[in-house]
Amino acid sequence: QTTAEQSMAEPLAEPQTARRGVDAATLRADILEKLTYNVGKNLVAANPHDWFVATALAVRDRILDNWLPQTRAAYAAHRKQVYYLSLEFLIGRLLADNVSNLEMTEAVTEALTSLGAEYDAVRGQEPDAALGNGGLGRLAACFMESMATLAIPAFGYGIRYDHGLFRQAIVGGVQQEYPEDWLAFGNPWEFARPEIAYTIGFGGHVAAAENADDLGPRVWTPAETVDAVAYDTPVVGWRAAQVNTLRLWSARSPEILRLESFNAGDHVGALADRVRLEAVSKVLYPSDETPSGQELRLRQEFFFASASLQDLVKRHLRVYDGDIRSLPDRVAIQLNDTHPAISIAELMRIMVDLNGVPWEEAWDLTRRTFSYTNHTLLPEALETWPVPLMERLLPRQMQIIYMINAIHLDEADKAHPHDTRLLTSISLIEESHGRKVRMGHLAVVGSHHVNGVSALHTNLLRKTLFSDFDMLFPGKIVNKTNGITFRRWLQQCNPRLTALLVEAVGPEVLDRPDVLEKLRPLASDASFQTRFMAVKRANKVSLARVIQDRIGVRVDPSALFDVQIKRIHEYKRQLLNVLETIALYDAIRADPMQNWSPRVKIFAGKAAASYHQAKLIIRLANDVAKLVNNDPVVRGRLKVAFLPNYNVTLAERIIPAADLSEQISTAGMEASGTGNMKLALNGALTIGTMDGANVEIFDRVGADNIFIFGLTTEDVAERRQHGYDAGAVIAASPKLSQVLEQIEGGVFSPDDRDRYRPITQAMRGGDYFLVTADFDSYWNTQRQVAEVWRQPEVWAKSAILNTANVGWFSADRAIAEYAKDIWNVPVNR
Ligand code: B1N
Repeated sequence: QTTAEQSMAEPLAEPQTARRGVDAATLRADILEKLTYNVGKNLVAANPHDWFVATALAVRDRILDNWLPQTRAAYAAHRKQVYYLSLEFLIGRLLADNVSNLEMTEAVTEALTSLGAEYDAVRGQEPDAALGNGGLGRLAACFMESMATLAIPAFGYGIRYDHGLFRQAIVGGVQQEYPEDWLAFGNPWEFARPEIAYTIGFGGHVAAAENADDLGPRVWTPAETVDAVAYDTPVVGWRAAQVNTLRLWSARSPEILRLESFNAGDHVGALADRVRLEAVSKVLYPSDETPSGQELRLRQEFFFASASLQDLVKRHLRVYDGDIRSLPDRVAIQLNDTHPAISIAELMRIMVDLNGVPWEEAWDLTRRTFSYTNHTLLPEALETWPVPLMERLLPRQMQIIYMINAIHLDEADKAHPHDTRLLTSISLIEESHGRKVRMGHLAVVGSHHVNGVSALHTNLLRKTLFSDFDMLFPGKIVNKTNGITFRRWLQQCNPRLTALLVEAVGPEVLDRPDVLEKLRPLASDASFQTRFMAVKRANKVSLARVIQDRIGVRVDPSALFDVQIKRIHEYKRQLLNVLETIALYDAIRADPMQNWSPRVKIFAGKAAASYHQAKLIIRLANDVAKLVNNDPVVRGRLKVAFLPNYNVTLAERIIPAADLSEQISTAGMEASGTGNMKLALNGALTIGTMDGANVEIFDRVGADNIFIFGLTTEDVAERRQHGYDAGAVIAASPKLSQVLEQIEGGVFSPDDRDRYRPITQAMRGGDYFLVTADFDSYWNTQRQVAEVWRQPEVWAKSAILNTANVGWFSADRAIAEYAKDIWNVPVNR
């Protein structure tokens, strides 16, 4: 069997950038060659998708020139490797990303034009790779790009789902889910590596040697196995700084088919086992911060964790002559939330059972290798697995978890005798309602560092969820505020603004986001304001076209574009925005001749298919849109647009065109947010609560350039503690009362008055997310927004100062912090 490393070690490809060339003429010839010999078409027969494939393949050749030698050089130089384990990578399209990072945009444009094709149209043919749900998956994709940019040798490990996040259609205002099929026409970026395959076991039994002690090795005989097969996608850093690998695992049954059954005439039965085993990499769980306590999900987690560990341990043993004891010095494994946390038990198994490492030493090596990022405090999103399920599916890993827990509790008991509350709190096993393994606790005890994703979130982690661990392991919990890659979220999605910025502060801004600060003095410059807002206007004209094309709603590009784009979740409070929209509609109707600032409310986002309340909020937004958009009284003053099928590509259209960024979660509930950073970078002003990274955006842009409202984290805790009385709050707010009564009266659902009962009941009942508590504050702040919008110079100044002051939210900064404080790897920059 050939391994990836062996094939990489063959001196097949030396850096050949010079031979390949990035000039338009060479590229043109290469694209034509790919079209002919790889796609099998000629100029006459080629359709736009053929051009996409031919272009991607030509670009991929240039990537390969760097990829293989750089990967090999990193091993040869014994550089520490970072492994980013994530069940999600929300990649989006790659063509423009790769072309731009290779600095080939002009050459590709010219080459395609000379062939009678158009770069934008060709880009539009690429499917949007949606192997993730939302922020967590997109963060993993941004981090991969930044690690390559900072020349950190890194692998991303995940699952190559056959079907990514569902496609959302809105039919009669209702979300419908359709299967996504990103691989239907092949994937020119990836390399199948059928020879790189690992056996993944499930179930079965565990045997001990005679007179083996508790900590000694065991022999696990799984009941069934499936192979994990590698598919590699190169990840190109900015200016081709380095090319890393995203290695995604696909499940392949070891048995092609049961030939005896097939020959006996049972054609379906002969294939059944194969289908069942291969289901593990079929679909992405569309659960965003909602429970998915399914056996298949646990299988997915172990499948990719085990394959990744087998792969990286094998590589390490080969490069370091079989010395597993040097693992923590040469390898850093980052766990993206608890989804890969079973890795901790699996690495212990690999060391103790398969490599003869004594338990205590194995535990020390393991803890020095792993670190864990927590992305949420929401109790329903904290993974726990029923002990009986774990014992059945992963019997040896469960034994290891018990042993880790016994030693962990023993040590805590010695340090804090007779503290049963403490032991109950820090145990890896939850005993209260059915025994469950707490994956977050496993991740904390098995890691050398745990990080939150914004300053506020990390403080809350230390004070609430992991307070006992913070006491037990002081300094283990650190903050790493999220970041975004400016290549995708500024340079590619907003070329107009990028050109203006380069002209204004110089091309260094493309490499050093702190250079954006040079914009500060220009914020008050009338002519610069005019140019900045002209860019915004042009982007809004483009978006208006998208809105017209997709949903047939005509919007005026001179109106304020008020944008809320993210997964639909009660804690994100799209409902608060919809209620305010209704109140605004009422106010305009009551006094149409007032000097209203024309506004377009833009929503986009998917709800988990089984999340009824979230889907009902989508329906309400669409019902409100229908009424508002067809009412002549508010024409020219208010429009509502719910854009279907939000994904990375649509985000790239909306963000450059946004004036106002809605970041209105219940304080304490949004761990960070990253859309907030993308929108501010593109010159949108934020209206938001003091939640997640909004707090740090506030610190950087200043109180004059952000609209903060609502309860603070402490206020929220206090309200909830003392039993929040929504009824009294509603009664005290005439606007809110009227809005709720209208919904209850069937104003937005004349055919079905009761449609929104679950929503109004939630408001009048406990209102856990405190929508009603923040309503008046939000309304008043929105009126301030309108007031500032009526002063174009004031708005423009604030918009520029947003762009100028958010350079710190670059993913390069975030990754440099991980590298220094957690991974102990050098960065090249
Ligand atoms: O991770 C993002 C943050 O910016 C967001 O604030 C946070 O909500 C998001 C279970 C999650 N936290 N937890 C998840 C996703 C899928 C799943 O199955 C939980 N996503 C976040 C990046 O830090």
